[in-house]
Amino acid sequence: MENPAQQLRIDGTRLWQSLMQMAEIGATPAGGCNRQALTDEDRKGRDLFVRWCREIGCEIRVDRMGNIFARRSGTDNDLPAVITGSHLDTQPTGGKFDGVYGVLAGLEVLRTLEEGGVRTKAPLEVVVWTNEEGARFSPAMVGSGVWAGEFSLDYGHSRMDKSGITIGQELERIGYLGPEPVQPAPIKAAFEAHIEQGPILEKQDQVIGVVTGVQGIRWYDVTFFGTPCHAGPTPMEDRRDPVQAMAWLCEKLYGEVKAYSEDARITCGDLRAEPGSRNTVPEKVVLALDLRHPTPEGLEHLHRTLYRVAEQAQEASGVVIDVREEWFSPPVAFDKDCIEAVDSAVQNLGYSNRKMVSGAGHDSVYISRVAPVSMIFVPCAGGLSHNEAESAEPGHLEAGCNVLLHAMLNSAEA
Ligand code: HGY
Ligand code: MN
Ligand code: MN
Ligand code: MN
Repeated sequence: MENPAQQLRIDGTRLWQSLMQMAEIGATPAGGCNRQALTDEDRKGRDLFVRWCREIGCEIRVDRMGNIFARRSGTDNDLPAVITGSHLDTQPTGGKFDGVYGVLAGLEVLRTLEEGGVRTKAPLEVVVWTNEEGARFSPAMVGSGVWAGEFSLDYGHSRMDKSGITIGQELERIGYLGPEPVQPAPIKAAFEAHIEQGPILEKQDQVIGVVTGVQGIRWYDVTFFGTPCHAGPTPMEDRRDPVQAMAWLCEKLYGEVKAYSEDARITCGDLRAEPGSRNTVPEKVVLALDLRHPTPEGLEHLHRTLYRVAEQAQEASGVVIDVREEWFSPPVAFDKDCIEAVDSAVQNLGYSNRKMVSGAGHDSVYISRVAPVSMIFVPCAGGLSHNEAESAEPGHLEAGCNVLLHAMLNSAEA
């Protein structure tokens, strides 16, 4: 006799409505979301999520990194929990789905079980991780990183934004400096639903991505030290201009990264000149660099290339260049049983699908350090994300959430 829970399906309309209601918090005129970590908008989003979870009887715990755990009890609460979740913080010009989808798909799973009168054996938890994006506070995924033991709590609390405000201060200010220790309880299995944030599923007309791992990421601050001087009287050959050194390095480095492998990625998403006056050659230029590759040796090759090219740029320009590594997240392979739980849910539900590695970092990277985990991807329009035009189809979001429901059920009942 098949388990009646296998007949359950989530309510796609309710999921979509919750996503749109959450998207109103930090909504931007261009149709995106600016709900950066630990801002008032983030607090409002967190409060709304906590209210929704309490409405269906969840117990709420908040730890000292502001990670929120919404727990639905099982019939045997001594069993390790099956968890899901993601993040509510967004990029400054973020969209309505990055991270939020994983949180609200988890909530929709609990709502569906509550409505269907289904109580799983193992307890279930939906988690909101702090500062996944790394846009306001570096590094990314620092809430799950402290929780998994990658960083100390002091390190996590001390991370500053550009105005010198720390994570610890902001957690206190918005009322999410919780009492719980930041450490994992035993976990049976973890799943995270997320938009792909790239073009593969849409291009190949697949509804579900069964995610087998995450590529490696390395962040650097590259500083170019010049001699400030007047933009007018100073002849070009008498200058030590950090912008010229930066241009030389970028030209060379982008060329080498692209020539090395089509899977290699280089991004300079943030750069600043000091003192930042149009008619003064800068004293320094700081480049925030993001390198990625799916394999450890590939990432190591990009790392070494950066240092070699920086040396060459320094010789060519006479400008001193300092490379400081800010963050290193090695490539991760997910757990085969969790991948299998997602895969069998996809087969039973009959959705088109393919296996794939994630190009974006996710909290599941750190969860994988302490628990078995896999991810579920759904397509996003044009593969666009970290962009206010980010969008996804309600039917795809519903499909991914059904896969999440059944992957969690399979794990929680086993
Ligand atoms: O950087 C990333 O891949 C993620 O969005 N934090
Ligand atoms: Mn995300
Ligand atoms: Mn993101
Ligand atoms: Mn991410």
